[in-house]
Amino acid sequence: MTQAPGTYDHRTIEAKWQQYWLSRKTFKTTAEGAKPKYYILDMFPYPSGDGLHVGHPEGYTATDIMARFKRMRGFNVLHPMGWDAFGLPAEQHAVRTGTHPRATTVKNITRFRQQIQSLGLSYDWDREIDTTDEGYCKWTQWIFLKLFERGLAYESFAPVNWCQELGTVLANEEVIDGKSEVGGFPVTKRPMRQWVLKITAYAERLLQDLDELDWPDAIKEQQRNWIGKSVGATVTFDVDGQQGLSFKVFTTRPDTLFGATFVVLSPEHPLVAKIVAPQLQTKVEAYIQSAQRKSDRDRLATTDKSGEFTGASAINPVNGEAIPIYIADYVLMSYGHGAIMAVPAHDDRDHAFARKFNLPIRRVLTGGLGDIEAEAHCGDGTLVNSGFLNGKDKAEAIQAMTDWLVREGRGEAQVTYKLRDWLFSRQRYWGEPIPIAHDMDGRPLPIPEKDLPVRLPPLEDYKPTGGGEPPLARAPESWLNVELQGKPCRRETNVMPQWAGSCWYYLRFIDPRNPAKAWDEKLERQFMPVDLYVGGAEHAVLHLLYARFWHKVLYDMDLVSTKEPFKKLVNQGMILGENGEKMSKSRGNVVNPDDVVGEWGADSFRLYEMFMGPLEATKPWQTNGIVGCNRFVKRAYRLFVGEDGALSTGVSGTTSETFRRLLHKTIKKVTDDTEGLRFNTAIAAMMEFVNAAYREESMGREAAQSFVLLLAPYAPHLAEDLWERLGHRETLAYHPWPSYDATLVADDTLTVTVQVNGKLRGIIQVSPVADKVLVLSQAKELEGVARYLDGKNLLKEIYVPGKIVNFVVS
Ligand code: ANZ
Repeated sequence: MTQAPGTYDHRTIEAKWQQYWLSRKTFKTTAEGAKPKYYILDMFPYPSGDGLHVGHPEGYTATDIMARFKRMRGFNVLHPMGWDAFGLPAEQHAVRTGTHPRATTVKNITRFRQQIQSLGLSYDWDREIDTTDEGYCKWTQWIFLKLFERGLAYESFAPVNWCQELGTVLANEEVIDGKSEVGGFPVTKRPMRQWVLKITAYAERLLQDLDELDWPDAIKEQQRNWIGKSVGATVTFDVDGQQGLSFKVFTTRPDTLFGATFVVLSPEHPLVAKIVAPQLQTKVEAYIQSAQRKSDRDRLATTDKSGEFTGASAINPVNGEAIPIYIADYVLMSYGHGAIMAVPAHDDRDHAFARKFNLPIRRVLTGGLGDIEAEAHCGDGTLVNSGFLNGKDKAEAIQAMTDWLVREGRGEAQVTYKLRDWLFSRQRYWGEPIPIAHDMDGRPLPIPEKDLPVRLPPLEDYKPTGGGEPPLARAPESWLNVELQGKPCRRETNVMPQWAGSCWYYLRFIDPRNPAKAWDEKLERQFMPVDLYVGGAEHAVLHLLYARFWHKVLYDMDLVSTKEPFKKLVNQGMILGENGEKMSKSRGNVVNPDDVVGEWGADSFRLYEMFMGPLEATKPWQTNGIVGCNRFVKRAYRLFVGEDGALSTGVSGTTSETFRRLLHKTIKKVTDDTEGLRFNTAIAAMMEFVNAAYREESMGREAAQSFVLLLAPYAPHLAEDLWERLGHRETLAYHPWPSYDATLVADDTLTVTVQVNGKLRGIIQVSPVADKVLVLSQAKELEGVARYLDGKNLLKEIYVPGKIVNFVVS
């Protein structure tokens, strides 16, 4: 179909400029030059078989607008894209079809790349990376070895989260409500040999350094809660009548020790077997069994407390009282010391337990609703029934009791964290092989750096065994056997979890093709940290915590120069289906970006995704919204291009004074809003500008040119096209951003109050540039003012510019 010469045709225009940018490498970033750097990063996608979702371009358009804006503002912008390509779907596809996950991955990446390029995003494609690429994998394994050398990667034989359906273990962060994050399958505890990363060694720094970050408060709070720091004390209790047997409890409330009326051990506590009375043994054992079948979360959540008496007692060190020892599943072995001192008067869980088992409830703090039998008082108060603590407030009492425990050798101050070490091995195929082999004594030895990468061996069958044996255990003997340090060894057959590659990809983008190093230190210093990171909020305690952890380890090794990787983080909101529900295939409300781009063009799509509402907000897709944005694009085009295809005369004429003011206000608004990521209001200002331009006979060259530049980050294809029509030969990508004249953006009128002898007599509107004489004469003309001046002696005329006029009369 041939178009009339002056018709806006997004297909031709967009294809032309995409080709232009790609073939000339318009967005290639180099390290040379004196410009300040600006690093803008997207959370790189997993290239799934479904292709791009409309949620992806939302974040990508936002970062693209920023990247284009910052280039025009004189920054050396680093804006890369790549593929987080290890993961379950490609492997599940392989299990079903026998196709190697690499083939699926390559195919999906090709589709994703083509889709992303059809949006006109200004990435430096020379920096594209793929986490499954051997040249990348090699360095992921290299970082693992660094962690291993520092004792931060170790083998553990503790019970782990096992997911039978997925055939693999999972990290705590990947288990939600007792189910796997991927797929929602049941997860149970099971002891297995696993690789674990010591993220707990960084708990305090991961917590403290959150304060420095310009991140959404909600994400910082989620990380704080996940790290879960508690300040308190350890108290040692002796078992009554059993010489040498004692145990420790962790408490955040040592002030309440006089109120402890029983103690509770976790069912898994090693002491249980030693103290349980013979006649209670059967019941206790049955209870231990039942506790093991529950997840930690369920154990903490149940309001109906269960437990068993052990028959033994413990001595409260502060008053010598013998109190019963119970076991109960609400006490977890994995937290504190796996045992608690129970203070039912001041802790809800202990209160519920005491009520159920008829145990005494002793108030040791004033306050609360009154009846301590009915409800625990968990807040502040003054200590009572507590010997040397009586009369002290809670904070003083915590300190005084901690001091006493230390002095008596019965305890010490202690800080605990909820964060657990990161379970880092998976019984899967499509992941980075762990660069370790075991000698015949089972000792783990590192694969020498020169032998990296350890490549994934080809397999006939990619299935997990279900018994916990990784698929790589079926690899050819030639792969499995390796000689290290002169000893025959067998390779590790677990692989790394999906999160490994994304822990450091932002560093590889800085120096993506370096064959000799993971990255060059000088380049790292030049480009880090990431100035703006945009992505979904679902990674709050997974990727965003893991990457911060690796980064801190690398910082301690002097391999990176900043304490934190991502200075500013923004979470884009979710785009819902047209019916206001989450988009999903089963709901049939998925919008395919290819269809939208095909029908309306990338510029309209970009504008619409940004115009829907604030970037962070959750918002539903609306087809008529895209129609509106497309209309704006066409109207903008028509302002410049006549029906005959020639440049409109309105572009070259003169600009009226009022329109000039509007132009400068628009420049200011779009500049400020773009800088503040308020893209929707910036677009609204450009729409108003176009409407106003239609009312003018001519907008003039200055206005035309500036408008095209403002539009460029948002609708880059159209902007480049109009720029070319205005006679420019070069891309506008690096053209300086328009500036505005401050005097022209000031409000057109100011409100000035007029007083006579200090009393308000009227209000006038004046121009900001009006001089005193003009303002005073305007003020005197007001009827309400004239009345008070008439026949009076005018002693003084005061004008506070833009604010007040005061006439002093007698
Ligand atoms: C006595 C006490 C009295 C407590 C009181 C609280 C209130 P956070 O803040 O979450 O760290 N606790 C200690 N170890 C536990 C475990 N392994 N499983 C379950 N609960 C455990 O919670 C610390 C409090 O949780 C500790 O302080 C302890 O109960 C309980 F009025 O000790 B508290």
